[in-house]
Amino acid sequence: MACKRGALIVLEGVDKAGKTTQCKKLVQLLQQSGRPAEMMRFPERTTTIGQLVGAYLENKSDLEDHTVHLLFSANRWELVPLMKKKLEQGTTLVVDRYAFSGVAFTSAKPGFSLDWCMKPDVGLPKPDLVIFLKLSPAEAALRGQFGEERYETSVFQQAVQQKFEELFKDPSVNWQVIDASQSVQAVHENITILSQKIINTAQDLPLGELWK
Ligand code: DGP
Repeated sequence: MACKRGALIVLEGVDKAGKTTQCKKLVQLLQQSGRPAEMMRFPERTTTIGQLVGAYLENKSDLEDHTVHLLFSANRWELVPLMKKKLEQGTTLVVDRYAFSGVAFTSAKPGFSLDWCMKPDVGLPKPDLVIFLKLSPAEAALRGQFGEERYETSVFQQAVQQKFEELFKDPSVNWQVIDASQSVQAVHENITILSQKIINTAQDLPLGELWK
């Protein structure tokens, strides 16, 4: 019997929503229950392209806005062969941010349309499930100060949240919104239920192409 493919599960949300914590908890739970699973994150700062993006985010370099948008996208594309290989081998991938952050963060800048921002990511492996951890700007503020990186201001994060809300309207993507103001454990339980369901359905379906 051919090996069943793994599911591609993405967690999205504004900064401080708890994405990284939840990705780690989900991978741990899946592994403990005997399902092959691995975490990935974007931007993946260890590659050559990722290092350019990292320096930009840390304000160590300035890059023109279109240029950096394309670099973020290139950073996703360069990992596509690895992602496909793992999925085909039956490993479920739990991904901390993906093309949706790409579109939401750049289109929150003046002069960028959603449509232009989506173009470079058209055709990426399509997530079987995109979980959006929703947290209001007021609740995010209660979780402490934003960090020192570029984009980490509450005004910009509000604009990003609005752009995510526009992206939810796209019926070609399996969005599931979870209230991230709940306890870590409650959010984890919600995510687990959604993920286990999608792992079972995705294994018999071909991997799709995003926004095609
Ligand atoms: P993180 O490593 O998850 O803290 O993300 C770094 C920052 O980069 C965060 O503020 C979100 C932003 N970001 C993530 N992906 C993209 C992207 O594709 N394009 C843009 N412009 N920003 C992104």
